[in-house]
Amino acid sequence: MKEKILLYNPRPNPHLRPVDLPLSLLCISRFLDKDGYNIKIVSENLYDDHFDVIREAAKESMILGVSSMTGYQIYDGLKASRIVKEANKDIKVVWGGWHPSLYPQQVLENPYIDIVIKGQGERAFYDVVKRTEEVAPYENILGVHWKDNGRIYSNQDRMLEPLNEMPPIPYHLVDTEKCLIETEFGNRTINYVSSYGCPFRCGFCCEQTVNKRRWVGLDARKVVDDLERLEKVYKVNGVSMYDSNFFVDMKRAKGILSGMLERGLTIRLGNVDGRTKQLADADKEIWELLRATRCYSILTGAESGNQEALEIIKKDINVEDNIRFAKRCHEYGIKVVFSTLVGLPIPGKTYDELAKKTGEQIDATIKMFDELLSYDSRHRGLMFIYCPYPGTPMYQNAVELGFKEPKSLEEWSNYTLYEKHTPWVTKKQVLLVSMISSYIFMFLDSDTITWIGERIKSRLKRGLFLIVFKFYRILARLRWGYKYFGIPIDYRLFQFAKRRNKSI
Ligand code: B12
Ligand code: SF4
Repeated sequence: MKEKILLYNPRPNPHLRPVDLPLSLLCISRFLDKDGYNIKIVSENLYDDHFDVIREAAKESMILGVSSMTGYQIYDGLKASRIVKEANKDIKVVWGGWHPSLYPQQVLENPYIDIVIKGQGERAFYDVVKRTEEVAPYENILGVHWKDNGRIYSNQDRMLEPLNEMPPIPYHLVDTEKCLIETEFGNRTINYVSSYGCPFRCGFCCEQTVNKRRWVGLDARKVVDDLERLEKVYKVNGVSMYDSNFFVDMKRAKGILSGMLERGLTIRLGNVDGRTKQLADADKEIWELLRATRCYSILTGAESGNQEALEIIKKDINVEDNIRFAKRCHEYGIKVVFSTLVGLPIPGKTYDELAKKTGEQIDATIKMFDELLSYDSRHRGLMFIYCPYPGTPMYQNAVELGFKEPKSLEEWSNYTLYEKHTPWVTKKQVLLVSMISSYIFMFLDSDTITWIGERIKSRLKRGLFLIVFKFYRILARLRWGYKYFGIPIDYRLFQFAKRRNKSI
């Protein structure tokens, strides 16, 4: 009988339960599942009393694996690590994912964590399980850092390994029915990943530190096999793509879309990540295929309407590329979610100068959104205040300008995107950006009413919601039309309602 492996996906946000498939954990289970290991995956959408389930399962498990991004996942991940150590003193606790990949040593300083896997996890986790079973040291397993008698040992980094030789994602390890989400592109939508990495160099993104600007993609035929399995076996009708950059290999992207058509798949892709310039410059064939397969939406980093900001980010695009891209999406009927950020750390500037620059970035980005959003009422704008994420090129600039970096794993668990972290951005700017992004843009997006409305089951409540929603939409449109963002009483009321109603 093979050893038991326990895996945990903590919630990313203190206020919201995870709703999607714990994809990272399913991916690291590929080799182990093929080898017959007994794997238990725990996430809050799979079990109501998840910490009790973890406590019980830990008594008979050899390893607990925890996945974590920077932020709140660390908090619940630490709680689970403590619980398992109390239940079974021999269990090994292994952390992987984006945050441990950025700070393996700091993560290992925590007394409940024994091993960290940096970067791609499939093969490394399999090797760690084997060595733990054999009670052998973890030397020479690329990407592995571990602790022995209080001393930390580190192996060399692991490069991204091709995905084609890996066993398929073992969906049978979880109750997929509990991981289906209702989206604009399918009432049985699931999340899926077809590639890892990204060759670009955006200054706020940790891809270049973790994956070293490499990219590996599953062959088109195998992706289509997966999509066919999701449609035929799991009756999925929407797929939310979790690739960092789906379109890196255009030939592969075309192969996936044409393969879907050849096999007569009706499953719809949405949230497909791509870069504006690359797609604006792409030939007609990819656009025709996106339309023919009814691709619902593309997520893109438009980043800024201010060219200087785009240069600072090293985005390698022009504002005009964003506009050309929006026009093509309009031509082919594809919704876009445009993400932008303001308040960049520019070395050598005073706080007053940086606040002024932030104001210019906000103004230019509003101007750009005026045009981008005019092409389709479903387009969604997002504007964030720049938040320094570790392992990114712009992070050190932020530290030098006075950003106070968290110094321990526990401190990183309190780190959230939605709070003001940089001293040069004014409170007024924070209020303005959050009002535009989370309130005005939400009401301008004509899809919002559909997806929120569908979540409200009572007819009476839905009727009331529609009346209030339409009233607020008028206010938001007026504000956007006149670019008037003063006296934010309506926004404050909206925030109050949002805190009380989780479906907004
Ligand atoms: C889906 C997603 C989310 C989801 C939730 C994800 C979840 N885990 O529950 C939501 C929408 C909630 C989310 C939110 C945020 N996200 Co996000 N998100 C993603 C995204 C697009 C896909 C994640 C995924 O499933 N990938 C597919 C799996 C298979 O890959 P993987 O997670 O990397 O797993 C591999 C390895 O990391 C490793 N591994 C992972 N877990 C484990 C565990 C163990 C035990 C082991 C051994 C190995 C291991 O092995 C896996 C297979 O090789 C990634 C980008 C990306 N393509 O990964 C960004 C990404 C993870 N998000 C990021 C960020 C910045 C955020 C936000 C903070 C901001 C934002 N604008 O989105 C917020 C806030 C989160 C918070 N802390 O409150 C950053 C991470 C930065 C960081 N330092 O953590 C990423 C990398 C995007 C980027 N390039 O900047 N996100
Ligand atoms: S932001 Fe997007 S395009 Fe830029 S490096 Fe990260 S994943 Fe690649």
